Amino acid sequence: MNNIEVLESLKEPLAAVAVEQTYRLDPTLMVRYGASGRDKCLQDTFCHIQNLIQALRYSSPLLFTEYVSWFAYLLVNQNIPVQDLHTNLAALGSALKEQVPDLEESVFSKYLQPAVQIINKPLADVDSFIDDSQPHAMLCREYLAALLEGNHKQARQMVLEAVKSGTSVRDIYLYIFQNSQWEVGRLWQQKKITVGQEHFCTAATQSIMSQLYPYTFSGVQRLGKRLVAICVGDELHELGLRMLSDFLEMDGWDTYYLGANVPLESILKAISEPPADVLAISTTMTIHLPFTQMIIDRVHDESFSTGARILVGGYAFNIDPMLWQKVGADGYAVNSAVAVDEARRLVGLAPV
Ligand code: B12
Repeated sequence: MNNIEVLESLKEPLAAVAVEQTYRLDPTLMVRYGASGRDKCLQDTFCHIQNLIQALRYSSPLLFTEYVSWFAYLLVNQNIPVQDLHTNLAALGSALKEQVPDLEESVFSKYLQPAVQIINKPLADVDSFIDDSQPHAMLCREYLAALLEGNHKQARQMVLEAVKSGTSVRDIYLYIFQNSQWEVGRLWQQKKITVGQEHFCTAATQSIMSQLYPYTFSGVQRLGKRLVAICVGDELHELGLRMLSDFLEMDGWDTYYLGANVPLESILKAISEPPADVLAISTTMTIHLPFTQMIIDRVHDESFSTGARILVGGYAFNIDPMLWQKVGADGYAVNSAVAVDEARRLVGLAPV
């Protein structure tokens, strides 16, 4: 077994040992957070290990350092001192040394230590995703404010009026829908909004998007190319994929959007009957990369050759811009606008 397989097989006992050690290093944790805090610490430690494994699998320290800084920011916004994460990561380091004595030194020097160094420094605040230097910032702010007040109709009205007065649907997607959703994530992380509001904003935006279809797809010249779009495994983040699909549809592709939670066999059927030119896979959470990998391996398998090229994207791929090559995809794009030319490249069409 290699290091990664060993860690995969030991992740549960490893998390338990690391938590034991965390509470030994700082006995005040039990006083401060009680038994439920300890349960939460176990879940979090398990999550750290899962993220570490993915970072190791793809030789990408960036995946782990980004995860740790994201996690630290989440804790601080819950009034939990970063020092507690420090203790937890130190304990994880000793648990790894104790439980997997053959583990290469680079796991510590290239992954754990840089992550600890990041949280040793004062944490930078995450800037708002609604930035005055970007187009339509004011509309985006007003749209989000309406949604956070639960006013779906007002938000829809603003968008429809903007489109009627000449704002392109592509701009609405990128500068209103995408930026407001990213801002929702930041506000959730800062504990300024609830998960319920996060769901509401997403559901409302999905519904408003569908009301733009009369402006989106009419009169587009077809390219005779087919794209199937999926999210992998337990990945629930599907709005980015929907957006990608709609951009491609606006470019003249015939898209077949399957969304989240699609079983492997259904994916394989969807790309074979009729044959797809491109399979687009969206991955937000790093811990879902094993599903992405499984699908890529299966689709590239000699015995199952449909000729579909694989395009990947989503939050996980945006963290490490080299990751798409490491998973063996044929292409990647940072957002749905860039994805149009990338998909065209994959099927030998000239860029727009
Ligand atoms: C809405 C949302 C949810 C919804 C999703 C509902 C749905 N039907 O989609 C719900 C509530 C279910 C959810 C759950 C969770 N979420 Co959430 N969620 C978000 C949020 C706020 C917005 C996602 C979104 O709509 N983005 C807008 C789209 C347009 O952007 P995008 O996804 O990046 O897509 C663009 C590009 O990436 C690219 N792209 C995307 N896919 C593809 C595919 C291809 C092929 C290509 C080429 C390009 C491409 O093009 C897109 C358009 O330009 C994000 C914040 C964020 N920064 O995205 C957090 C976020 C992703 N969630 C997060 C977390 C932690 C979770 C939860 C664990 C906890 C929670 N918040 O409840 C669970 C996990 C669920 C799971 N198992 O997947 C974190 C992830 C952090 C991390 N380090 O991984 C984020 C970043 C929030 C944060 N700031 O902390 N979430």
